[in-house]
Amino acid sequence: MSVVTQQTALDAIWEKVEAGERLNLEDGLTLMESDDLLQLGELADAARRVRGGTDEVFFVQNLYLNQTNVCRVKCKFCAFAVTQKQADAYTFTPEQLVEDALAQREGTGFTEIHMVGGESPHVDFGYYVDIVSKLHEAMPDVHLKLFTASEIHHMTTLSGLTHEQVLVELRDAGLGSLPGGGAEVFADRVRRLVAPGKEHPDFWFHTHRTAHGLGIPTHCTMLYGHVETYEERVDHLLRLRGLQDETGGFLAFIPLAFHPENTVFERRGWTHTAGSDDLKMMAVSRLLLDNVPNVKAYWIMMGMPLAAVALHFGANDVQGTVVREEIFHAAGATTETEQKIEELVHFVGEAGRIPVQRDTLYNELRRWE
Ligand code: V47
Repeated sequence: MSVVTQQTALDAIWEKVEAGERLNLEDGLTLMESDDLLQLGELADAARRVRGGTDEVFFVQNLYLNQTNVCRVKCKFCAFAVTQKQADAYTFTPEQLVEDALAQREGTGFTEIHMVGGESPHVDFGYYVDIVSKLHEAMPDVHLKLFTASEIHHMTTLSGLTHEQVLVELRDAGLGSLPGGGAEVFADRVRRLVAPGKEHPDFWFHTHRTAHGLGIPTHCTMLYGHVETYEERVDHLLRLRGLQDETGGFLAFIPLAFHPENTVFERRGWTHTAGSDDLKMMAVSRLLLDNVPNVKAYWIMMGMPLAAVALHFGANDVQGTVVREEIFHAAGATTETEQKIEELVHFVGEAGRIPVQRDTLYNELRRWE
């Protein structure tokens, strides 16, 4: 596209954004193909404000746990999963997880536990229910955001129960919400290349739709920066927007940049996504997902300095003060695994925004004006 044509196309998108009109697939592609990064940022920030966004930037104090790294699926992007026979394989008991969480709580005062793990064939559904109920009994005031849609699907195969039955049992044991992992990129072509052993994306949608119907809010994600095309990225975002139109159950979208270290892609010479691509992804996500209230700049993945820039590209959340992260660090992330509240507050403030500590459901707990 020539510079003039590109500018005209972006101007037309500006007009739609200002008029509160919905962007379509073609608009999404125009945005993805644009190299006018600053204008993309301006557009995304304008879209956020037109839709009621303020200067507030949210974060949550959360503890990351992984119940097991044993996984039956061999996703090519993953550096975390191992087989039961490998020396570094672990599967924690519910009691060990509770003990660990209680010990961490003394020093951090987290309000949320975020836990995802491998799809271990060596546990049963009762294991998952026990984890939820024991954590809930030990810390009834802590919100439990546990298990990706892939893990929920795995539980249906372990138990023979339906997705709804699994979710009801987990909810009744104390589950509060679901994280957004397992989405990867929905396009069949991409799925076949990067996660051939994973269930069809229809199950991801079925799980989230069912969760929303049961009053369980969820997150949504996209793992970008590997084999997917711009069109497949846009298609992914529009499919998420479609489900949100139906249910309104997504609290936030998190674009996850592919980290290649210790994966098959590293052996093929792949490197990290460019910061410019991360910012573009952020902006286009905000522009297309007009019905998802929060878009997160996940500092664990992009580093806090770039996450602060992303606040001017449509993001309004920086995830949280995370204690101990493993999935992205296994794949080469070098960010600190525990970012102190003061540092988050500092970065958000330096970006000209108001830091607000929230709970999982975006209720305000504390603000720094
Ligand atoms: O499904 C795995 C991704 C997900 C890599 O809901 C990778 O707030 C990049 O669910 N490079 C699991 N990404 C983690 C997850 C999550 C993470 C952050 C926030 C939230 C939320 C949920 O992590 C997987 C996959 O998409 N992932 N390996 C990698 N090498």
